[in-house]
Amino acid sequence: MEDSSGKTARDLAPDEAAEACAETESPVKAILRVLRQGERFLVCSHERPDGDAVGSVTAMGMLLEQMGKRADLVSADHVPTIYRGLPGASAIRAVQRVHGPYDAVILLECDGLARARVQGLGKFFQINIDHHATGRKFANLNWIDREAASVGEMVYRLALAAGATITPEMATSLYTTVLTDTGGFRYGGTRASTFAMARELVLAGADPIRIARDVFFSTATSKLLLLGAALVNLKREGRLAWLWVTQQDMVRTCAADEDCEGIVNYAVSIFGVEAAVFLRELPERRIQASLRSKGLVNVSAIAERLGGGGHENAAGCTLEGPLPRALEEILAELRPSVAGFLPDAP
Ligand SMILES: [Mn+2]
Repeated sequence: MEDSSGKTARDLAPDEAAEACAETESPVKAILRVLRQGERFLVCSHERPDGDAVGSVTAMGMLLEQMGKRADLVSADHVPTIYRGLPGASAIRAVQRVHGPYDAVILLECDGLARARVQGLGKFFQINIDHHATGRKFANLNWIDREAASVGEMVYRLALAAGATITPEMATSLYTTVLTDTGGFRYGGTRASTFAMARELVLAGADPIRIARDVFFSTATSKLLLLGAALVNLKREGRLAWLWVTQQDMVRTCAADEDCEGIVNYAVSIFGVEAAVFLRELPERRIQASLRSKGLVNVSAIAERLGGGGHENAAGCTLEGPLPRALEEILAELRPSVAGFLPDAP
């Protein structure tokens, strides 16, 4: 990106560079300028990557490749098994530290550098692309769109603005981000434009049946066994429901981190329940909480008060153990949020 003195993003102090862009350009244009000007980029999403993280990283990598750039794709954790078949997913390297040099690092769906859990990012020019309600302008260039169904949707818009061809591989990655982040077109954030984009992606070569099968019908046995353990602990109190697994449950069922994903949805799916939480005891005894809401309760605000973040309908945070204490802490925040609700008609 050039300012009037002809400096590039690399020459400018971060604040100057961000200002130079913010004053004159939309975030999309500013990002494209940095991408066009640079040669070598790093693309990274958050730790414990989900479908949106993996699909948006691979699609971003393909976009950069199409622009004639070099892109290194990294993640703090390995790609979950169900997403390993995504085009380009094998190019994502699990790393703890990056060295560069890079003209910019592109952080997808992170609310800060810490969310990536990769060391060495701070010394590069940073581009932040996020759609979380709790998204923050921590980077040199920030594009936060809370209306986007997935970060993949934003990468799609970036690709269109760049004049790139949406290849079948790119379409498959991007469709996966939307399918997973909307829970199969069910959660908040699903709107007419979501279906319009899904249609365009199918026309571009994404196979909706095949992708749905890969995402929803590829459950690991360990995941179902872990779900069984969690459901034994299911509790209901008015508009709230919660369940949990202990570290012992994780070990007994041979569960991986990724097997915890989606368990909270069973609790929030109960008739009359407005908000739900799934608690997982981590090996070091801290407690990881996943919150879900049907839409009336803003669980992102609750997670934020407890040091986490996310979306209005889906959020998370990490709490001190032991488990009963973490549960009480989170219920103390959740109970007032549903206190005024009238019971459902029978
Ligand atoms: Mn997302």
